[in-house]
Amino acid sequence: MNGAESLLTTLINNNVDVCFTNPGTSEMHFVAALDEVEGMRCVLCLFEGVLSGAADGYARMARRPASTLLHLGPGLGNALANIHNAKKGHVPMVNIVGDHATYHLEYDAPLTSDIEGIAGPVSHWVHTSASSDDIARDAAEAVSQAGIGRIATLMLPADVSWGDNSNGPEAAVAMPQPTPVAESRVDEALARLRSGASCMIMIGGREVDNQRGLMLSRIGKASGARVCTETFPTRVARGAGSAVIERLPYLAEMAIDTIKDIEQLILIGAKEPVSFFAYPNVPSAIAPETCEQFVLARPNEDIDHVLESLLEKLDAINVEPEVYPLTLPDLPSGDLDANNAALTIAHCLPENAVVVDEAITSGLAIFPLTMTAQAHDWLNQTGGSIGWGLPAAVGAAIACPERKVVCLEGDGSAMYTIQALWTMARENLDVTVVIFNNRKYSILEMEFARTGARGGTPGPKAASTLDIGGPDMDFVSMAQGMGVQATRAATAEEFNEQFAQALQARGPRLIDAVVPTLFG
Ligand SMILES: Cc1ncc(C[n+]2csc(CCOP(=O)(O)OP(=O)(O)O)c2C)c(N)n1
Repeated sequence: MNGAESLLTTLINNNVDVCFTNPGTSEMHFVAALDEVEGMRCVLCLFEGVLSGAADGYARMARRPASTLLHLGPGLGNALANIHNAKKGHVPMVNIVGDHATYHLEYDAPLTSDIEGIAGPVSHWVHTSASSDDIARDAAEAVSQAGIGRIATLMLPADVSWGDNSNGPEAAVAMPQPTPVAESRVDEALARLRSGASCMIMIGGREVDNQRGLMLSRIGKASGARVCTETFPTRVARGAGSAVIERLPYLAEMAIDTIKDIEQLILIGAKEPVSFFAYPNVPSAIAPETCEQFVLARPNEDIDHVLESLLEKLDAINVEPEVYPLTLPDLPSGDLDANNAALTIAHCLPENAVVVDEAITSGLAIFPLTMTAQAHDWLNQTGGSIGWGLPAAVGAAIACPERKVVCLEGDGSAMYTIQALWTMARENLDVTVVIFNNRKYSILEMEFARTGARGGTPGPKAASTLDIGGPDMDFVSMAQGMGVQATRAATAEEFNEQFAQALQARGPRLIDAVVPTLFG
């Protein structure tokens, strides 16, 4: 067995059995090993930003990491933006980065680079395997380091890959579990909840599943605290039967106003809330200065235990949670705009769908309207780096082939990683993509005004950097060119029909939804 075969076998033994790849010459022995070792599903992506976003979407839905195969420093560099998003979302990932053979590095060949230097800022753990005999142990360590929410990046020099591995692969290693939270911290939270102060519990982290939401709702009712999620929870269970929980607004001014009266903020998996960006005359911290913030559990700590313990101590086990009913809006008619499309999506969303949201401004109405739609999971953009949605939909569909994935995508965001459509077609993934084609970087028009740049009004050059029409993009042609069936909707009736049809079909479909900007 060579190093690459030993590495692959070790990954599979550790339940990492999907690899999103974009290989090069230095990875040829790894690629060869895919045919020698049984059990690794290998998914080709045509740009590294697609494969890292896919690994993110996969791990969110599978609740275990995928591996990626990247080509030296430049391949890893191309993947960085979506590794960043995964890192911010506490999503595990095992990156395997091919490198030149160890003895070749001193020659400074064209692709030689400081791979560890590139990997460091987006990884929790970085390691270069030194020999074929070490690679299996290193791979097992990488999986264990990725654990439940971290990024592990392992460099695989070509000679480590092709050299003989005399130690053989590693068996399954013990997987890290959420870190226990001391009972004294739960008691401290309880004391704050009982202090008579105005309290809010904010939940976030890798996942707010239905059970967690329901427990939080009961805790809120029993303690009188307001309950909310952070602005962009990584994965959140929503729709009929899910708990009624507020969401911290995106706009700093609104978020500040929402929690201005809170005196005690208890954080479970969520960070202390901050403004997404700095603006002149707007504070960076969202909570009022007088508010005490208490971290009850960090994202990799035992959130379930903390919630269960609070429930018990509040004697709230039999308290009825507040849940959303199933209430579907009527289908809209007339001109198509983002608000009408939201009604259609809320009306049609199938039970157990996975919604991937990178619709930016066009998604504003979809989130509240789907609150009472059929039960579904919602994946958010966690690191602010756009070009995540289409790839994440690829990964989610591979993790959950039996669930419909609905990808809500801004036209500008789509163009960063549009090649994801090709992988959807090649793998016949059950994804319905809606592109909100408003021909603008609409949110940036709003942000231009909010920052006060040039008195809030762009000049012609500035305006041209926020306008992505002319040439107007034709997403039907782009999708068809990559093997995805696609249609264009310009009226609400067309969108109703096309969205329903796409949901009924199996396999990838794209709707090019031509909408005006929300702030037009
Ligand atoms: C990697 C990266 N580059 C640039 C940006 C800045 N940015 C934020 S939103 C945005 C435009 C989004 O446009 P679109 O997806 O069409 O949505 P819309 O604003 O029109 O609703 C840009 C360029 C970013 N967040 N991430």
